[in-house]
Amino acid sequence: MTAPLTAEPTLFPPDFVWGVATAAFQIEGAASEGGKGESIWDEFCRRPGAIADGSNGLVACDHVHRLQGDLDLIQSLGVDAYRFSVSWPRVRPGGSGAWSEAGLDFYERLVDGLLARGVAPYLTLNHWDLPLELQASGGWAHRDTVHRFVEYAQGMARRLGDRVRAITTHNEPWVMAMLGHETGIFAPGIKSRAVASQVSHHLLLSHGLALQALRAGGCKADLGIVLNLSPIHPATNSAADRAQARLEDGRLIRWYMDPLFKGSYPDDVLAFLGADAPRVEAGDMQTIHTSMDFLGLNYYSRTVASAGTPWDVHSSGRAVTEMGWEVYPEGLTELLLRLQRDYAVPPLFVTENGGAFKDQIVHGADGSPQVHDIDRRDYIARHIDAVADAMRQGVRMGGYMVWSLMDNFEWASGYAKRFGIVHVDYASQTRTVKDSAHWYRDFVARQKAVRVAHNPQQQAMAPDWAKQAEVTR
Ligand code: IFM
Repeated sequence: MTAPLTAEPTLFPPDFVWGVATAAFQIEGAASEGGKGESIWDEFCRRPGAIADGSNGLVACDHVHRLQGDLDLIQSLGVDAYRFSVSWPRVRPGGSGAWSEAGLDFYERLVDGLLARGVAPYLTLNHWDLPLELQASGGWAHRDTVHRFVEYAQGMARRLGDRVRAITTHNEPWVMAMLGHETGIFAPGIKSRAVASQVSHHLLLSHGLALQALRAGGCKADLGIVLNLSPIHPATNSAADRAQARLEDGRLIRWYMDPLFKGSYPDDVLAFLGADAPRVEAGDMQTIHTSMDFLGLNYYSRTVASAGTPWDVHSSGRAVTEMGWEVYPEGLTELLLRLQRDYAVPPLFVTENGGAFKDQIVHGADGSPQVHDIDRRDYIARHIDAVADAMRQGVRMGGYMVWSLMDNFEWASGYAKRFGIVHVDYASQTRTVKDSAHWYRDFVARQKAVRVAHNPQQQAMAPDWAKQAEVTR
């Protein structure tokens, strides 16, 4: 199959942002350099059996030591934006108290390096690596952590708020709450529904408070949050499966979207939680309901809900990725339409989308290493088409970002699952640009050519980032 291309050349507006994404713990390494503190993931990785291949984030992609080369790699893809996260324990090792100049300096170099290359920095504050010291005093289950997070957000905004294009408070609060505190398969490995619901409330509250504090401090970056969302379909039309789908929809989508955009938790989920529902103080819900400049969503697949026998993904007859996730691009269109229909959303960004597939390094006639990852290329192309479909039906989209720039530490799956459009050989740290990256680079280049052709002013607009880079160089 050849990768389908979006039919209408002008469908994506001139300011549509094409990007690639990563997260600190998954790529940085340099785990104890510059006084960096430990995060809950460092500790979790030491637990026997927690990570499939027994690995950890100590070296990962060694990104901290290879910053300039990796920035060149991003630039070579011609993307508009790079979405990365800051490691809280790298910049403030204990989560409170002293800041690390070495840690802050690393992110200064990262941001300035992006600007110098004409790439807009999209900064995420919390992509799961909570300072371990804060976990010792209760972590996200403890209300104090909310205030430590706001201080952290303010510190980062003071340092980088003048140069980053956007700041995301949290990446995927559902994952942190549910997988980290209810099923316990992610750090910090707690298994309690009551704790998980309190954690989700504190994450949302800290998001709202951080937004208010950053705005009050004059931060000019666009502010938002990133949710992992997928449409939930009942496995059959039975009443039991439909009820199960409704509940899962409530716990994954409405539990986050309703407070953020309507200022209340959904009644059916509160009833389901009963005594496990979170403690909410006066004013919390209004704080969570603070307006945002964008909403990011990470989309990989749909969810099929079944009240009885677990649904077998293979029975759908569709391809699955190496994660066992069904390839279901139309679910993205469905989701985007639903978000815009049910909520007063700001511009939507797909902040992560991509697939883990089995990759093989082969050598070309000239001996150069190559990865012909056709499955990943088609996955990305089909999901971009799904975004285009939503836009044709009126959804206001701000951008699309591939997960991930490069292969990295896939949490409890370790290094075996590769999501990158750039291959990483972990033994030598060699980066090899995969065919999917070549395709994405060419696709983005065509989009840029079209926007210049259809909007000559774009030529004048485009160097906006370059201008900022001049200032910081
Ligand atoms: O690798 C993760 C990322 O950290 C968060 N979103 C999903 C990705 C793939 O599992």
